[in-house]
Amino acid sequence: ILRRIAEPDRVVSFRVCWEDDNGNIRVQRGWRVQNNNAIGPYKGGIRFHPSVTESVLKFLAFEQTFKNALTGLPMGGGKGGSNFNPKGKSVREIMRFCQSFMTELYRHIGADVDVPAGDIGVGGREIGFMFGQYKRITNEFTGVLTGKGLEWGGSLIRTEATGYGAVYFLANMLAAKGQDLVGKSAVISGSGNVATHAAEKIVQLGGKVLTLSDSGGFIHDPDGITQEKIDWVKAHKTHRRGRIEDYCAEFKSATFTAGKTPWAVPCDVALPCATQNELNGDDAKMLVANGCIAVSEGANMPTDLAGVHVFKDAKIMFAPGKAANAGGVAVSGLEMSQNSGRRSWSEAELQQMLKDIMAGIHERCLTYGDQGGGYIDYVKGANIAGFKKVADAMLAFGVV
Ligand code: NDP
Ligand code: 2IT
Repeated sequence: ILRRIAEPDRVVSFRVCWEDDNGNIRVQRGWRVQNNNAIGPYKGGIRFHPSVTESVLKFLAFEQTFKNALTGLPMGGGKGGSNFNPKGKSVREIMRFCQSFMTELYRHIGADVDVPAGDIGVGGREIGFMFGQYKRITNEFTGVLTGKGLEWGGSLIRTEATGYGAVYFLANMLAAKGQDLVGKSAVISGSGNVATHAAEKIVQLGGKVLTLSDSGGFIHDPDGITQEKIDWVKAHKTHRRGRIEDYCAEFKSATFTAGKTPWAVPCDVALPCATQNELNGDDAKMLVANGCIAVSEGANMPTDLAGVHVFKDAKIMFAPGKAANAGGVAVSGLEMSQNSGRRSWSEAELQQMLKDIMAGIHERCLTYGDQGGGYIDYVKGANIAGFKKVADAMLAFGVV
């Protein structure tokens, strides 16, 4: 099973040609890694970033398989993307790229085959362009992508779900120790979909957010990043595609540190929500030394292996991404259910389902991760619980 589970079912690799606004022909590579469909259709995001390679997508698809199993919903694991850099591109260029990408991808996906969604560089706008092209080519209106707009088959709270879910998971870990988020200071990296919604939920639950970041550096606002300030960041980063350093011109209480991650800022809880390997062993030591008691990974594998060992040795609460950020794909699963049933659930129903799913993942981690003496190894718990479900299904199918 280990040898079979480590090998993706298939990796589709293709050329994506598009024309920029100056009439130049541009060529990118696109991929879809269909890792494992033992417990449901392949499911996972699409990433547009210049750092995307087949290797990156293979690790993400592998992680996704166990994350999706942990949600309790019937979804296999996949991941896709391109080395296309959306930064500095016009909306028309992004549209043409998305259409060209889907013109190849459409033959490999389907509502019961493989259901992509967003990830870094892919939000509601890009999903719209890709869904429109899929529908145009196939003449089918199906739930082939998630993260759709509410008018055309999307689900309420899908946009918020990853960040909110990562904070619900954090709250579950704290509750297991008789604590909550009230008055706790939080250091968050990133300023995209996951980071801004994690910040929003921390504020709603009574915590204080001190930092946000992007690839240029981090901002530190000792007065706290309030809902009003989060709304400004969302508009600036998502709609204006701006830089996080501009925050300091808008809110004078903040400072910007170029080229650095925020982990040296003392905090009670930390949420890495930008990208892989953004928190190393030295960063982890700094967090622990400064009194950080819990880490919840909003991003996929943001803590490198040395960092994970530091957190485990210090026995702080550490939630790996496959548990902590599963709220996004979980609500994607709920979007698929709503599409199949041709119906829409209310926001209150979905909020409750998301909370219940995150609590369920926490329970599954406890089953295999409770080490006694008040220490829960969430890495072990999540890995075993996710693996077992997929492995049991593969065993049932025989050697295929
Ligand atoms: P966005 O594109 O909305 O935001 C990404 C953020 O991370 C931006 O602030 C970006 O800065 C920063 N970032 C990206 N790459 C780097 C890098 N190489 N170095 C430093 N900063 C970087 O993406 P999401 O918020 O959707 O995704 C963030 C993380 O969460 C990823 O790991 C993703 O896989 C994971 N995730 C996302 C889910 C979702 O539903 N969207 C679900 C589960 C996990 P800049 O603007 O400068 O590029
Ligand atoms: O990493 C992830 O879980 C995502 N990018 C979301 C995947 C999804 O299918 O919603």
